[in-house]
Amino acid sequence: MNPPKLIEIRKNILKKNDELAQGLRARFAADGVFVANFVSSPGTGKTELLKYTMARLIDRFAVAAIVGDVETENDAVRLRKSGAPAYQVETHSMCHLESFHIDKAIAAAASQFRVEELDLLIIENVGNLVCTSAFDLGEDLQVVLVSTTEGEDKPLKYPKIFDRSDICIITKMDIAEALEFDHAQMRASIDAVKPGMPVFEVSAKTGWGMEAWIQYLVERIDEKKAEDTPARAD
Ligand SMILES: Nc1nc2c(ncn2[C@@H]2O[C@H](COP(=O)(O)OP(=O)(O)OP(=O)(O)O)[C@@H](O)[C@H]2O)c(=O)[nH]1
Ligand SMILES: [Mg+2]
Repeated sequence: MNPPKLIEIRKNILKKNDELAQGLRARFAADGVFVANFVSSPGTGKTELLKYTMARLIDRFAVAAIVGDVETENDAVRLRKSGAPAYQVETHSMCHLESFHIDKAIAAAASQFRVEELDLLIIENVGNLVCTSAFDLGEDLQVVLVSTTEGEDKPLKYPKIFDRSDICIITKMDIAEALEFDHAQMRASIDAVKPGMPVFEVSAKTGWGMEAWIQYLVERIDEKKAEDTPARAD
């Protein structure tokens, strides 16, 4: 197949994804559910952060998760330990989630949760810093995670995903000292790609820094609920 043909196919896939994502976004807005998409390299700590976050929020909000991995149900099992429902998508050959995965997962998860009854839908994407950057999932917030173990130049090496994300969470701060993590260098790398991007530093193992992140998320969920109230009253 010649390159122009390949480019054409890729453009069509992205267009189809974006159209479905816009439909999902409209549906989430009508349902008043705040949707957050979490992206990072494999092993950065998405599941650990989300398990902690969901456990903290379930008394206050109706929360559920859709989690993507190439294989296994492991992360859904771990996320359910928070007390909230979690639906696993196994993508098999695919290195990212697309909007059709979310659409199908919402239907398939109906026995576990109904999206229209949620305040917060969490999407844990497949661990990948490249493919995940191209696909809109209809989310309100995209969160990119980077850990103290990965190297302070990751934002410079993978700028697209950092630029496309709304906020950044630096994970595994409990082991930062042993790794001689250069806090200033990581902040400078993030700022070089996306100046002024809000950054949270946390340890999901010890709970260090989690209050500020959870408070930020609660404010965003509450903002969306406030926006939706007049429309729902119509
Ligand atoms: N020390 C420390 N380890 C952590 C922390 N968060 C996660 N880990 C560990 O890092 C490893 C990977 O964590 P996961 O939560 O599975 O990472 P993930 O990003 O969900 O990984 P994938 O879903 O495979 O992409 C596990 O061994 C976790 O226990 C943390 O805050 N501190
Ligand atoms: Mg995970």
